This record gives sequence, structure tokens and C-alpha cells, in this order.
Amino acid sequence: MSKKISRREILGFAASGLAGGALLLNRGGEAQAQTAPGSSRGSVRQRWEKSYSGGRLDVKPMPPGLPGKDYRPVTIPNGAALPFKINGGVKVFHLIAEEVDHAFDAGLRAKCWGFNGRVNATVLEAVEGERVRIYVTNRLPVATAIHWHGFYLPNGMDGVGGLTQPYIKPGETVKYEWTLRQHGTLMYHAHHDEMTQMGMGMIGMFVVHPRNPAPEQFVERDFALLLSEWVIEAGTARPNTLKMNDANILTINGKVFPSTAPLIARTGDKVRLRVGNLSAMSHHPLHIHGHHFRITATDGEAIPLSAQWPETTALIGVGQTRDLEFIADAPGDWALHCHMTHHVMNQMGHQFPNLVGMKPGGLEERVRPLLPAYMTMGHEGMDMGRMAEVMPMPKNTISMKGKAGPFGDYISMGGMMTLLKVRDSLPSYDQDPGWYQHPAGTVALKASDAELRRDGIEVGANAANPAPDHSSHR
Ligand SMILES: [Cu+2]
Repeated sequence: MSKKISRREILGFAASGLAGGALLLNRGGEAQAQTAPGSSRGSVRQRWEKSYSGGRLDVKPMPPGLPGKDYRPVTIPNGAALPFKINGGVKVFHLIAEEVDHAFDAGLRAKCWGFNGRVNATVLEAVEGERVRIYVTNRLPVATAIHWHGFYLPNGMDGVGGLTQPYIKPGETVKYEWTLRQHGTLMYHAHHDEMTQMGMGMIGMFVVHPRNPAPEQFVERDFALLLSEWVIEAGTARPNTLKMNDANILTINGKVFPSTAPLIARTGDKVRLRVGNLSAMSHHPLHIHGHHFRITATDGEAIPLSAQWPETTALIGVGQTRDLEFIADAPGDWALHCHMTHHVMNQMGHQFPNLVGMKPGGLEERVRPLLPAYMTMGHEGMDMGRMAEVMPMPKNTISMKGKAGPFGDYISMGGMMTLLKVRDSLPSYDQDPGWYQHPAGTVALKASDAELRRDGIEVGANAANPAPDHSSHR
């Protein structure tokens, strides 16, 4: 991958660029240019082809790769890999498109469209070089087609309804089959009436492991996370796919925080986040706390080490995947979330005036005889995680944000957010280790009078409340 490029090759590359330009003007001269004396266009072109194309379509398939032997399966928070069987050297999957009564959170369900009983969280997993045969059964009331997003494949397997194949009509089962000539974090989704069908949940990830991974591709923890957005109005039972810009449910693998399963790692583990975004209308800048990651791959290909760059926020555009890798070297409970502040809210309504700074006075007392449950909202900002407890909620809704955290206070985020839990020792990756126990003296707590005096900080009011005891908070 990191073969040094010689001065001659650079010169040859430049020359071939010129030759390529000339070829555009002079079609049919390609063979002549390739054999022109002194030109290294042939070898440069080969290098391009290796990384810019899938190569020959009629490649001979390799034996099917097996989990634990040929690859380490990805971890799918709140989801599962689609089972497969092997028949005659081909890996056979059966994907079932169907309606799913899906729980975004304990308090919010909707009738969505998904695959094999899950929404956004059924992952196909395979190995570079093998041949896959994927039966898609349509149990929906409408026709569909399934597109394999980012794949090198024969045109007729591309899954664009009406363009590359007839629709998969209700009740029908269609067969897709091709040989995987690539590896990477890829996706699949409905490609017929996309706005409706993808908006109803017909999206998923398709992870293709490398046949011969390079040493730097090895990780201890390998997570698949698919981002999406929904419009579910309070009290309704189905996503509204007609709304363009009012997404009010932002999900990772079909769940909102606090129902997103945490990502669990041991201190020192190398972690890969395979993040895909098949939202309707939103790009998501995914942000990690306490660590820096490197962007090591896109849905196109692995990025060479020399070209990877460090980030704490990676923009995952609609239709893109990014592999983000880091060493989980900092024990703790770290937030991993979309940095769009409206994307870490649940069922946020946007048709409100800004009431921050307003003095509600006796408003509640005056309105309550008319509306017994009335509560003025917004004058202290939207930090009202406790609202769900103090206010009756409409049927089938969730609190806009919040979950009681380790200190008793609410974590004022919901939506596209999860936790990275890094621990020095873990009984198992499959068991939530609970809240992080901070070593003494490592939590930001209310300053004591002695500390304030020591550093000459004049505040006065801080003395009114003694610093609380946070020594035990599990
Ligand atoms: Cu976002």
C-alpha cells in the first residue's frame, strides 16, 4: 500500500495525464499512447485500475469465508447479522422485507418497514472474493427493489426498480447473485419509491471483510452503526415520510438515546466504528468525546495510512459510510453523538417561539383551571428531562431528551447519541458495566470554600450551599 513512488513514476504520471487529455480529443488513440516509447502510462494505468475499478466481472469466486476463521464478526448494537447458509460454494442469504412494529424507545413504537423483524439493524456480513446469493422476499403491500449500495456488480443486480430489474411485487421472491470483488463498509436499501420506502425503514448495512487483512486493519472492537431520521408525530402510529425537513426522531440502528446500546471496550482496544448514513435529508457530523479517531475508510475503499486524517467529528453525508478508528485508551463513559444539536432531541417540535428569559409570572396558576396539566415550557431553555415524570404525556411519545445519569441529574441528550464505555477490566463485552466509577478527585464538582479561598476566587454565593457528597453514585 505504501510503496514509494519514484521520481520517474511521478514524471510518467504527469505525462500520462497529458496523454489522457489528448485521448479525450482523439478517441481511439489509446492503444497507440499505451505503447508509445518512454511512456509509463501502462503501469500507471494498472495502478489506477487496481484502486479505481472492480476489475473483471467474470472473476472466479473464492471459497465462502467463515466467521471466527476468516473474519471476526462485527458488533451490531441493537441489531443482528442476517444468518446465512453455504450451498455449492455460494453464501446464501434470505432477506425478508416486511412491516415491523418497531420500538424506538420504551415509550415510542411505530409500524415501520424493515428486514427480518428488525428496523435499520439487520446487517449482511460477507468476505471479499466470495459469491453471494441473496433472496429477497417482499412481504410488504407494495412493490420494491433492493439496491446494493457501493458494490461492484453486474448492472442487472444493482436493484433499481424499473431501471435494472422488474419490481419485486408483493409476495414475490427475487434472487440477486454476484461475486464480491471488494471489501468495506457498504449498505443496502430499497430503491423503488425511495422517499417512502427508505423513510419507512428499508435500509441496512452490508459489511464485506477483507480476504487478507493488512495488519493495520485488525481491531479488537468493530461496530456497525447506521444513522437515520424519522418524522413521527405525537400519538401517530406510522412514520410520516412526506415531511421533508421536520425529522423529530434521530436514530442509530433504529434506536434513540437512552435506548441505544452502549459501545463497550477495554482500555487499549483498537476500535472501529463503521458508520453509514441513509437518512432522508440530513448529514450527520458524528462527534466522539475523550478520543480522536482517524478516518480509515469510506464506502469506496480503505484510505492508505499516509492519507488518513485525525478528527473528533466526522461528517457522514447522506449515502456515505466512514470507518472511524481509535484506541480506546481513556476509561470512562464517553458521549458519541451527532453534533447537530437538534439531532440529540427526541420528538422535538419546532413551531415554538423562543421563551428563554421570559418571566412566566402567574401564568400557570391562571391557565391551570382551564388546562389542569398546563406547564409553561421553554423559559428556562429546554432542559426538561424530568418532564416525562411531572407531566402527563400524549400517547405513544417519548421525553424530548433525558435519562437520569450517575449523579442523579438528567443527561440532557436524546436522539442520535450513544455511550462509549471504556473499562480497564470487563467480564464480557456483552454486559453493560454500569456507570463509570471515577477515581477520587477526577470529577468536576462544586468548589469548596477552602479551594476558593486558596485561589483567591471571590464568589460569595457558593458558600450558601455546601458542596454535595458525590463520593458514591452508582
Ligand atoms: Cu445529525
